This record gives sequence, structure tokens and C-alpha cells, in this order.
Amino acid sequence: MISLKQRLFEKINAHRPRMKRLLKENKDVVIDHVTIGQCIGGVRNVKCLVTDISYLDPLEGIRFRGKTIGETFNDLPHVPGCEYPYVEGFWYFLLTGEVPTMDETLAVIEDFSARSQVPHYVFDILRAMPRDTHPMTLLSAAVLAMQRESIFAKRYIDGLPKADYWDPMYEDCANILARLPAVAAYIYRMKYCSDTIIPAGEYVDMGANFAHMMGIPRPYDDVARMNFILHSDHESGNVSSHATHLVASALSDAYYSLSSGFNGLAGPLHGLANQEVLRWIQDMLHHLGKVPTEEDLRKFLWERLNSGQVIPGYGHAVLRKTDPRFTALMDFCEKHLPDYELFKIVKMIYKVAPGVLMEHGKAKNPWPNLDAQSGVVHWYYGITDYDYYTVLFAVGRALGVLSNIIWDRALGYPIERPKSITTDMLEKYAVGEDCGGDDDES
Ligand code: FAM
Repeated sequence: MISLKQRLFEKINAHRPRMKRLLKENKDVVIDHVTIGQCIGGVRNVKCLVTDISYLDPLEGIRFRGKTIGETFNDLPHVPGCEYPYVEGFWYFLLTGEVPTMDETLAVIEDFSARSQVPHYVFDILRAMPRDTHPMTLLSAAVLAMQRESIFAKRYIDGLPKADYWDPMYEDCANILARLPAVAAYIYRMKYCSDTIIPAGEYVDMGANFAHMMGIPRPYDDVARMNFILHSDHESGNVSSHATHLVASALSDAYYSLSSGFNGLAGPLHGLANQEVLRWIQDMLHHLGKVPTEEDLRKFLWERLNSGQVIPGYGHAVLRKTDPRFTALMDFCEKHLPDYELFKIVKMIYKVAPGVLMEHGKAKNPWPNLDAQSGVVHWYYGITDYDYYTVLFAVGRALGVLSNIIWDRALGYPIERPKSITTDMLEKYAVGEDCGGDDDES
């Protein structure tokens, strides 16, 4: 049996000529055009990034390496007696596009086990930070602090050929992934559990280890696996993926890049929305002093919209239907916690909010994204400190963005440098005048 790294190298070698040929023979083929609306409006929908790790269809939702969420959960090697696959097998799948055998999955688990020791100074740094620091700041700072461990940064200084960049990038990414759950769990226990740290036990698999270090009994190991896989990747244009990719394009190592991606994930329009959903629901319950009726809820939604706030967990820049990640979480809740009060409220919001948003008439997509549903699962399993929820998103997101930057280096993607223009120039374009001067190399 060959290792994941060897298999990945075979895949990289097979893929490189495709990219080379595209660049050599078709580099001037036009695939999109850019309007003033897109230029001012967040580059929405401009096709200018490449990834084979996942693709987001506006109506169908995400596919990982061509597989829907259901197929992914079904086809990958499962932890015996559990509903969800090994996260380590999913990592193999994201990197290579191939479903690993059980032996190949267990080999990744063994490899992660060998890499899983978190340097002690990381915990010292976390402890030195004020205890009321947001957990995403703690997580991002911990990843950044570990930058001194970067194998890529060391080998780059020694003079590494470009064709080999992917190799130390792979090493850094695997090291980060093997350590991230322990860092995330440490933050949780330090901040919310009276500093009662649970040391890592013997490495079993990412889901089981995380549940152990969080101090949450089964089936939270399986919930963690589901959560990490669902949050892993959403093609390349979302803020956390794009930020990670952008920073890595300057040949910043994986630690710098991932920390940047996490900083983007911490925004309320992106990953922080999962915290915001629960905060919003708790505010509503507090405000009403009772479980809302549909009419109470409708009124509350309108109050929020009329005061200029967004409905967290609803809307999406790409999706135009209910997010299948939301549906996967909903299916989980229907199976495991159908009568849970908070789940019933989330379902009521799903029934009422899309109609209100349609009537409001602004959001292009009135349907829920995964953040509308993830918090209720965390809450049910005892994690009621909702400002921690984005950390649970982040550990999963690391799988996607790190596999992407390994491939970025494997395919030799250059430093990213889009062109900006001035408002004067846009006004000239608007009246059909040529603005010239397109080739800025700086
Ligand atoms: N509630 C109220 N207004 C909303 C809205 C919502 N849920 N979603 C969109 N709008 C507004 C939006 O603010 C914009 O208003 P202005 O014209 O006044 O600026 C208008 O509708 C058009 O926006 P859009 O084109 O439909 O959406 P965008 O592509 O600009 O933004 C989101 C996409 C996700 C940022 C936006 O839908 C939003 O703010 N949703 C709530 C926050 C959220 O759930 N974010 C998580 C997204 C998630 F998938 C993730 O990244 N984890």
C-alpha cells in the first residue's frame, strides 16, 4: 500500500500537464466578462478562480470531488458502529479525489497520531491572553504562533525548487490538521469549563479525539465528524477559502495563510453567522418571554429587518435554494432530537423567514444556509456558549482550505494580483470611453 503523500504525488504528476496545456494552448480563451456592478459589488459570480476540490452549484449546493453530501457520507470508510465517516478518510478524498480503503484511512490516522503533539508554548500564549478574548481570536493567534514550526518556510530559505513546494506545504498542512482539534478543545475547556483541561488521550481518530478533549460523551464523536466534513469546503470564492488562498499565493506558509482565513471566517456575514443565529434566537426568547408563535416570529423578523439588521443564517452569495448542508443537519436533528424545543424553533424559522425575506424583497436568496441549523446541534450536546461555534466551523474549514493550498503549490499558481481602477475610470467606462493602461505588473 502506498501512502497518501505518494498517492497525492501521482495525482499531482498526472494533473500538471493538463494545467500546462491549458495555459500554453488556450490562455486567451475568454470565460467571463466583468461589469461595473460586479466590480463595485464584491466580484460576485466572476469566474476567476480554479479548484477541483469542490464545486458549488447555485441550485444543487456543494459537491466534494464530484460527490454530493449524501454520497460523501455514504461512500467513505466509516468508523465501526458509527453513522459518519472518518475525517481522516475524507482528507484523503479531498486531496486525491479517490475514496480510500479502510487500510489507507487507518494509515492517515496513524500519521496524524504521530503529528498530533501541540507545542507547549501555544498553550502558554493562549493562557497569557485575556480570558474574554473571542475564541476565534484565540484560535487564529494559536495557529499564527505555530508559524515557527513551518517546514515550508525553512526549506524555502534553503532554496527549494518550485516543483517541490507542495511537499513541505503538505507536511505543514498535515501537522496543523493533526493539532488543530487539540487547540480548539483547549480553548473551549480553558474559557468555558473553569479551565479544566482534558489532556489528549491515545489518538483514535479526529472525531473521537475531539469529543474526548471537549469532555462530551458519545455520540458527540460522530457529531464532530459530521460537523467537520459539512463545514470543510465550499469552493474557492468564499471569504475564508479565498483569504487562505490569497495569502498562500505570496508563498506565505500554511500557518500564516490559515490564520488569515480564520480571521475572515470570524466575520458575521461568514462563519460567525452560526454564533449570531443562536444569539438572535436567545434574544428573541428573552424578549418575548416565551416560545414564539409563528405570528410572534414574523413580527420579530420584521422588527429586525426594519432596524437594518440581517437575518443570520439566511441568504447566500451563490446558493439560490436551501443549502444541502442545512438539510443534512436538519435530517440529523429529525433523527436524533426531533422533539427538542430549540430544533422546533429553528424549524419554525425555516417555515416563516423565507416568506418574510421574499416580501422584504432585498435578499437574492431567502433560503437558509448551514449556519441556521448548526447551532442547535451544538446546543443540544451541551455547548451553549455560542461565541465558540465559529471555532467548530473553523476546524472543519481547515480541511478544505489546506487541501486547496497544497494543490495551489503543486500546480504552481502564481501570486494573486487582480487589477484595481479608479472611480473616474469607471465613469468613463460607463459612457463608453476607453480608459487604457491595463497592464500593471506591480
Ligand atoms: N437578511 C437581511 N437582508 C439580507 C439577507 C438576510 N439574511 N441576505 C441578504 N440581505 C440583503 C443584503 O444585506 C443586501 O442588502 P443591501 O442591498 O442593503 O446591501 C441585499 O439583501 C442583497 O444581498 P444579496 O445579493 O442577496 O446577498 P450577498 O451576496 O450580498 O450576501 C450574505 C450574502 C450571506 C452575506 C447575506 O445573505 C447575509 O448577510 N446573510 C446573513 C448572514 C449569514 O447567514 N451569513 C452566512 C453565510 C454562510 F453561508 C457562510 O458563509 N457561513
